[in-house]
Amino acid sequence: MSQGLYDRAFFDSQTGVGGLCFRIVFTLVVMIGSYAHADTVNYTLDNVILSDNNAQMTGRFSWTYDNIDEFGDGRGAFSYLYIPFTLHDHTDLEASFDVGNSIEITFPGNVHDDGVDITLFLVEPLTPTGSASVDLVRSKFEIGGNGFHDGVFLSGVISPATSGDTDGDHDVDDADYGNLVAQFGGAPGFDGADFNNDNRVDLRDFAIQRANFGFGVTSAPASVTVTTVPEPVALILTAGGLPLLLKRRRLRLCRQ
Ligand SMILES: [Ca+2]
Ligand SMILES: [Ca+2]
Ligand SMILES: [Ca+2]
Repeated sequence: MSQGLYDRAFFDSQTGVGGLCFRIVFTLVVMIGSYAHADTVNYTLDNVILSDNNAQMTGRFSWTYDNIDEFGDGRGAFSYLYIPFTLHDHTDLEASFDVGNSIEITFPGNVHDDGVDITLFLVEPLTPTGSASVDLVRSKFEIGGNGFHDGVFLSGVISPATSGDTDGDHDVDDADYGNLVAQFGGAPGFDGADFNNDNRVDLRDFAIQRANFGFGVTSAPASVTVTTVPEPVALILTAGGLPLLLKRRRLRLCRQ
């Protein structure tokens, strides 16, 4: 599905005056979206394999910084985290980031039977566009109290995420579009589509995915029959924090 078809699939359910209003709001959101959140980079944990049973740890985190000269002084947060051998995830684990050196993930108040203590050292510093390999010598994990599962990592890379990619395979294709539609109007789920890290999947995320649609796709993906596109009113309502200006303009236009 090309970007043009992507737009068309989305717009096809919009007809008449409502459709016109929706298109106007959508276009303005896309324009504003291109200026917003320029100081946040998302990273994914790729191919991070534990020495215990070759289990894989996956995750995605954001790194927000004020200016490029102080990139290392930013703030990080996981938006998704899966760690084998434990039910703890980004909602109750504590992560501390030093993008020049390491990422540490712990369960506050580790007890004998339940704990997480992971340190991923980086071979090279992360940059806004550059990946870092996990240091396989120094990085360690201890999961489940007193290290019922502990060891080293067999592989791992931390890479800047492709905006619009939901499933971590560094492309933006029909599967990613399907994930966004499935989560639209609510909190991000598995294969999260919250690209601007506001804990909600809405038009802003749609605009980000739209801008990157087709990235990394080497062959033409099968076309998708879009049957679950949200209604325009729901879309606009779920845009939630849209600037008041946009709302006023939309209402005025709709009355005409
Ligand atoms: Ca993808
Ligand atoms: Ca894909
Ligand atoms: Ca969002």
